[in-house]
Amino acid sequence: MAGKAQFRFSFGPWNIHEGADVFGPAVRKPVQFAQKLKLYKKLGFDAVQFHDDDAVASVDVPHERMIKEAGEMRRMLDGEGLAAEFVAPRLWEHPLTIDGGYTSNDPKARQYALERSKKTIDIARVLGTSNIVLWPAREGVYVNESKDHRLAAERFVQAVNAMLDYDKAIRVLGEMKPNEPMDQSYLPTTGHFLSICYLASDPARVGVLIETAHALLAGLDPAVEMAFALFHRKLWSVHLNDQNGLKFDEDRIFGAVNLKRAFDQVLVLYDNDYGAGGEYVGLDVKALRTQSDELATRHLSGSREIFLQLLEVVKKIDRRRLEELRASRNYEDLELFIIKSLMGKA
Ligand code: XUL
Ligand code: MN
Repeated sequence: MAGKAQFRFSFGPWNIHEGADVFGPAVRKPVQFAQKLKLYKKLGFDAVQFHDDDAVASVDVPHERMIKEAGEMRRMLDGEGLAAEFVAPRLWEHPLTIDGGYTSNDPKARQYALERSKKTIDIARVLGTSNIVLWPAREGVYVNESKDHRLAAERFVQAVNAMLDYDKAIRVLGEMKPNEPMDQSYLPTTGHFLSICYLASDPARVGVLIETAHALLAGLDPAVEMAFALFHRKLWSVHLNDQNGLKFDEDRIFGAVNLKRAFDQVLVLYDNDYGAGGEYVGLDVKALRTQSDELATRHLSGSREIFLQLLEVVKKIDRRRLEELRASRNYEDLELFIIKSLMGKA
């Protein structure tokens, strides 16, 4: 039966930020990590998503120090009654990975990326999660002839295998995005990463996180993408948000641009029992630069509210009517039925 799961929510600490963008500096005061953690439960969230260096000050320090800091973070989480959902290696800021990590032409960059990914796994172990998320930000090209694309795909599989081999308990989740910061990202869509899953040494431990905005930037429908990954039993996390057209990754409030599109995602997640295996409803939303300090968590609580309110709409949908309209191929009335349901007029 669909919809057995109670949805639980998560987000990453980078979703509470100072509002700097590529054209201007910070406009809000920084919020200390401990302060952010205190906000989670108040805002209705149960789990934290981490980059490696969200969990520890730096990974480029002696190993014992890194593990000790991860232990301190674990105690902070336990103290707040929060779980760690995943840890992601932040491979896009280090000078060595200027032109990518796993697929870089430079063997030193590839080695750094792999070592850092293994440190991420060590941190995840301490935090009590087996989920490692890969957003391969700089794996790709600005100039098409700068890399051997076939070799890049091979190197990607090798990197995933090295992680699976390093710890037999972890799962690797690809979060794919077609561009930004690169012009052309390698493995730009969920479908590309799914093909990597099946080439990996242990396909059962490789899956995906789908972000709404990333699917939209690739010209794809997020609900259809999610359904496809659910069919493969590989949708292990989501980053819900919204996106206005094909531009930079906007990370808007869930449903803010296209409410019907948000409804479709909730429908697919509910109908396919997303969450029954312990998956969280993750958000990746950014406060607008215009927001004051006091209002810079509203995008998080608001996105959660919209999800839960859309869930109510989903539960009330007259399924017999839906099936009749499908069977009679009356898709315009079907569309009107959904729009009216969203307006409370069906
Ligand atoms: C980038 C993005 C990242 C990942 C985590 O577009 O979505 O924040 O979610 O590395
Ligand atoms: Mn994301």
